[in-house]
Amino acid sequence: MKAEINGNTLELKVGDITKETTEAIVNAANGTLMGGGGVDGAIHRAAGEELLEECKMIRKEKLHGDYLPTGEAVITKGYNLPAKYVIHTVGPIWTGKSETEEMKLRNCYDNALQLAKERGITSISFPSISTGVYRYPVKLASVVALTTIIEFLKRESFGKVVMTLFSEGDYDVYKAALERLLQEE
Ligand code: AR6
Repeated sequence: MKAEINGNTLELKVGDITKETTEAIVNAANGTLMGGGGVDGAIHRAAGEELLEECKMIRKEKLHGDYLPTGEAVITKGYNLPAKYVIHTVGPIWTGKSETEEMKLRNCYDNALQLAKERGITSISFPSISTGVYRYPVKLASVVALTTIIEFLKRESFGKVVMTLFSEGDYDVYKAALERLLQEE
């Protein structure tokens, strides 16, 4: 499914984000930036060792040894990936108990898009951040993700944003949410 927003394109599709040919792909990382399971593991495996080396440098030099805070984003090269860049962000772990979880998830999308825009990137693919290992319910996460992307595209001239969903089930949830949000316009 595709939607035009202020001259930009928002696309939903089913696929493996490591195969995406957008200029940048987003990684749902953890604060260590040292890789992990899920999409993070898949991206590190496909990109190769050099990605981990650059992440280590960022931890050391940019973050002075600290973890990347939840909701923030950093950029690396894509190495063996078709995408030229990887933007790493850390989603919130769902507990359902904190009102800040939604804001943190929103920050992931907003900061990744902002960083891409600053670097002159005009196409980017996102996975469904936080809805795997971090257990954020996909119905709730889809509304946060799409609302944030739509607000960004309404105020910026960017290019193309893709949500690369890993299952038909997730795609259906995101599609229903996007149709609802576009109707409310
Ligand atoms: N392409 C697109 N989406 C994918 C892919 C892929 N190749 N592989 C998995 N997904 P998760 P989180 C989907 O768990 O919830 C890691 O260990 C997956 O089906 O990857 O933010 C990190 O190191 C789900 O819909 O990320 C962190 O510790 C979505 O990507 C932690 O998991 C996100 O699931 C982050 O958890």
